[in-house]
Amino acid sequence: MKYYKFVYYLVLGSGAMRIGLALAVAAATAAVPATAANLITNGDFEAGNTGFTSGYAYSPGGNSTEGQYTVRSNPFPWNSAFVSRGDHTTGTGLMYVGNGAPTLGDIVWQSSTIAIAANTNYFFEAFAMNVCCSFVLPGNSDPNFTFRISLDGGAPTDLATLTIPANQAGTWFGLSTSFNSGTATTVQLSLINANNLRQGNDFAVDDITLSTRSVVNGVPEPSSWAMLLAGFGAVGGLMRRRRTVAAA
Ligand SMILES: [Ca+2]
Ligand SMILES: [Ca+2]
Repeated sequence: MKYYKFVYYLVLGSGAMRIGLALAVAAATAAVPATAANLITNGDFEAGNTGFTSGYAYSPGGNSTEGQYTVRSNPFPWNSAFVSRGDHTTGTGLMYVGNGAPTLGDIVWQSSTIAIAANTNYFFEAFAMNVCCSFVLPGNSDPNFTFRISLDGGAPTDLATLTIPANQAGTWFGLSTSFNSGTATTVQLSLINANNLRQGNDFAVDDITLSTRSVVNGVPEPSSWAMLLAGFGAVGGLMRRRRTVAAA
């Protein structure tokens, strides 16, 4: 029902209709979860090198070549050319740090298979940072990630290829994609290297999320209901004040 019609009935409809509508609104509101959970295990990397897989080689002791990654609290000095910065979650937690190789299609990060609801809109998002370099290098390039999903174990679908802006090493950027699950009840998520250069293709990733709410853009899913309720409250308040005035 359209909002203006709703208000029309609320103001001019019968008392029984108003009570019925109020109950309907209350029931619908109760069905909306207060917060939308992140369905990804260890998406904030606070548990360390667990809960995901990678086509890159885990190299916690240091970075000697392209195509290696680690999970740590600072890109520096895993590679002494990388910036010294804190993670995205708290500034003192852990993040994924990778030295991107010039090979298109490498799996930087991949989730396990995640149970989802059918016919639901999901946001697949991550915060990423260009970590190269602590000094300006000629020929620096942007790290690019393709956000890829596989629904119910089917063929991969690329949602978008997003770039972490150049020349802003050490700045976290929110990258946001979304999809509708359709008939699927599971999904596997991947971040794929989409930069065929070596130099400057170096990155940190943190707070990877799969949720019905956008963390990057701050879009709260129950907003429509909250706004409706606020509107009803205002109308109800107006009616009460009018009644009070009339009775006096
Ligand atoms: Ca973190
Ligand atoms: Ca690199």
